[in-house]
Amino acid sequence: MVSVPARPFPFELDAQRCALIVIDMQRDFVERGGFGESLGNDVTRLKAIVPTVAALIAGFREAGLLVIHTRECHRPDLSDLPPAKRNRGNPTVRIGDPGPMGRVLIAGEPGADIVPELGPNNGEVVIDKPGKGAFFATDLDAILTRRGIAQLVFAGVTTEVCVQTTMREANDRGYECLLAEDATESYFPEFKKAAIDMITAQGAIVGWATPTAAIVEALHG
Ligand code: C5J
Repeated sequence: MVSVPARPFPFELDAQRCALIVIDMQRDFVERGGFGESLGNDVTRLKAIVPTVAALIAGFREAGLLVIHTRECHRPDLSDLPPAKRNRGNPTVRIGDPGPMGRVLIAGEPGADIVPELGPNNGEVVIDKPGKGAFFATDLDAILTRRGIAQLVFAGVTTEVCVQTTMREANDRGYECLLAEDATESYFPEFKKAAIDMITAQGAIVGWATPTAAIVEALHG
């Protein structure tokens, strides 16, 4: 066990039972010219965390620990896309429509890919998820259980949507959750702050938060 300085109190990291989950660092959310930007979002905040996420991934790889990547995407026939999700907000471009980087959030389309700087290595797990949470309608829990994972470090986007949802799902399933607070981002800085405050409130009711450097140092310690 290594004690990692964190909010609201130190996180006791058990490296042998710990995995990294990188949530939805996909071109359509992160890159200029993608779906996120076409909705009017400023993606520069999300793009800016790519080097920090890369450093976190490198730390896990160097320590020989499991790295899991997720992608929010749907089947080409949209059979796993509830109409309530497709129609939400009545946007001009909906999930499954032709977008700036192929069909929006459809598996196999360029926009659904993870940004090249963070692409999975051979042997790393990639979870395609139809929901915001990575446990919903996926085999993530089975994969983690089989590998004896009890602690999860989180990075990715967006903090208050898919990252927070997955942390809550994981927390309810008994995983201890640590958020790399500078390796996650939101289009809305106030939502990022609020999400981290909610996660760490009431004695880590959902989990802990700490900078990437503290996690990498603990992995190498
Ligand atoms: C994610 C979203 N990944 N905001 N999706 O957070 O729709």
